[in-house]
Amino acid sequence: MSDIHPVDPAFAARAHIRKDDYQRMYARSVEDPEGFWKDMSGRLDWVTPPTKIKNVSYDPKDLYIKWYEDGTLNVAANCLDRHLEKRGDKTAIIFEGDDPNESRSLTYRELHREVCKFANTLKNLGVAKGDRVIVYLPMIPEAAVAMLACARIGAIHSVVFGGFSPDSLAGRIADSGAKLVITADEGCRGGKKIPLKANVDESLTRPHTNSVETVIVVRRTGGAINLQSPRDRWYHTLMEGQSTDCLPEAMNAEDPLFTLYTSGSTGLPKGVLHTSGGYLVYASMTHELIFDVREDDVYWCTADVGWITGHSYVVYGPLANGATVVMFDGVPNYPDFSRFWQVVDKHQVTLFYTAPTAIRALMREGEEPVKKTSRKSLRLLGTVGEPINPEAWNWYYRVVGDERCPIVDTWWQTETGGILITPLPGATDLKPGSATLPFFGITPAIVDTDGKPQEGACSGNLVITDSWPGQMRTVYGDHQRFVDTYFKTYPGNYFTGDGARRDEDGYYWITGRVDDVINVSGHRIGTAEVESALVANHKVAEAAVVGCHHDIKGQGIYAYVTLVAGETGSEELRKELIAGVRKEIGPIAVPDFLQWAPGLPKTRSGKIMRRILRKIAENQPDQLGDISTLADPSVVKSLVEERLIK
Ligand code: 6R9
Repeated sequence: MSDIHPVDPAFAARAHIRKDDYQRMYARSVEDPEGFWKDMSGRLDWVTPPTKIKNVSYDPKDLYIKWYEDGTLNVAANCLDRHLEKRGDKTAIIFEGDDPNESRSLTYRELHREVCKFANTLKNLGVAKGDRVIVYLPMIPEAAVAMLACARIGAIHSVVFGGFSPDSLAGRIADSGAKLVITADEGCRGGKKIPLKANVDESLTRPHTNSVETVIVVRRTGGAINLQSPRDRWYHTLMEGQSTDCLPEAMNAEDPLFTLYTSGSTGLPKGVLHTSGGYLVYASMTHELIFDVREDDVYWCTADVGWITGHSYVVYGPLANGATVVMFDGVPNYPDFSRFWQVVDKHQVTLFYTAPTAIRALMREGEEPVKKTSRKSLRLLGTVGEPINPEAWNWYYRVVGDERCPIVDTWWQTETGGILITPLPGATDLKPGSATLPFFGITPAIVDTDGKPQEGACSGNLVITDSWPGQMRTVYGDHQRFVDTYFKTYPGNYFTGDGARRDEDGYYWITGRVDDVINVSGHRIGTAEVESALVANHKVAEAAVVGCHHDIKGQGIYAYVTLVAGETGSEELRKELIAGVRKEIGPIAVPDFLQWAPGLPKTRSGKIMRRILRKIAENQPDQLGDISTLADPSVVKSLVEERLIK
């Protein structure tokens, strides 16, 4: 029996959605999706309101996903212009820097002005509808300005997380064929500088990056950088004298809004493509109802704009709803472990959304850094990115929320555009560790490995049987990869790559990835990417990477490395390999454990048996299962003996 926290009646009394609303609306959303989503489209301002609502085929032989396909709108106008009359002087963005003495805010009118000016800047530089723009910025308001300016003129942005290395950035530039990169001189995180502009310079020396004509640089720290004329331009110089009027481009609902690169089980990261109308309907609606947003809320999502959470729940959802959003450029432990709660008190944050990894890291420091702050303004807490263990949930509930705030554990993915499985705080009784129930229009199912749907309480692989407006439409430049990755495993369904359990109350408990994706601190890392970074070193013959348990990060990265004949595994070589991964991908992909492997367990057809490597990394050598099909079962014995977690 798990703990149950019933809905707080006082919260429900003022909530957008209560229990009976949820049941009624959910039933309608799945029985009459056309009618339901037609009504929901009314939350946006359309240039031409859509009459065709849903046009979807999940057939792998003929797959297409279209929502609102005859509607036209502009996403930036929906996030800005339509608020000007009533909310022009309302704060849109509260910026809080890494340094606690740095903060500033922009009203909707000011943000609108900046976006128009930057949209004009882009146009003057020859950026037009359909062109790709890379955004490689810290968590500063200019990141939102850049995204919205692209949306205003119909350019497709692709935000690259500032923690990615020049090589990773180069890969994304090459894949997208971007014309322009916007970056900053440096970023600052936890008091340290990150050489963003120098990283861009280096990335542009890599192959297939010569599509980039212009690099725009925001002055963030004033640190020394190399400005290469005529390619590199200062943001502030370009913005001088730009007109504050810029007519928003009327975009088709199915025109691309952005691509965002994410890791999968195989190959290089893929460009997840989201379009305009359906994405914004879904992001804004989920944001309003799941966080129960009211006009006077101050909402803070700690995610970086380099991830999907930063797209849907820092920028597009909240701004479409006319909310006040905190944008934080720092980290939870700088200058000290009270920082999150100091920021909550400073800006009187009411809705707070973060990742389980941050909660676990703070939990380790004890209650005192939390308890010495007030946090009285808070009324709702949220988590995203990975399963939250009940201990962390309870600590978040008790210590951070003073047992006063409901917690929304929101399950979703880069591919889904918005939250799919989640409590609604005024409607859903909570169970610590469960993402609970599907959002409106979402039809999850659990299938066994043969694709057979399971009934009642069960566990297996999580699929979604039908489309919703926020779903990704394709992999940029590779539609077949989209079909193969998500729609071939269980034909007729979208396969999430996650395992899940459903309990007797119909609640979903996400158990984690069932594919070769590792979730490190809520960030997806493909094992194949790390392996290819390791084998890039000529001393490495072969590498296999799996996830392992990690107290703070949720999952850590465990690498098995086989060296070429004549090489021996030294501490020096270990450091060299780690540095190689850091350079090829970035610090987030660096292995926590690196074991020298005389050989890897393989089937007779040469396939690495990751199942066995996972068990060894999880310190469960007695649960290896059948190893008789291995080409050489003796390699397992030495791997077990030399394992790094005991
Ligand atoms: C939004 C985001 C997606 C993967 C997903 C799952 C894991 C996210 C979760 C969760 C359990 C939650 N995940 N939220 N697992 N409970 N509330 O994180 O997107 O970076 O694409 O990661 O994260 O494994 O498949 P993304």
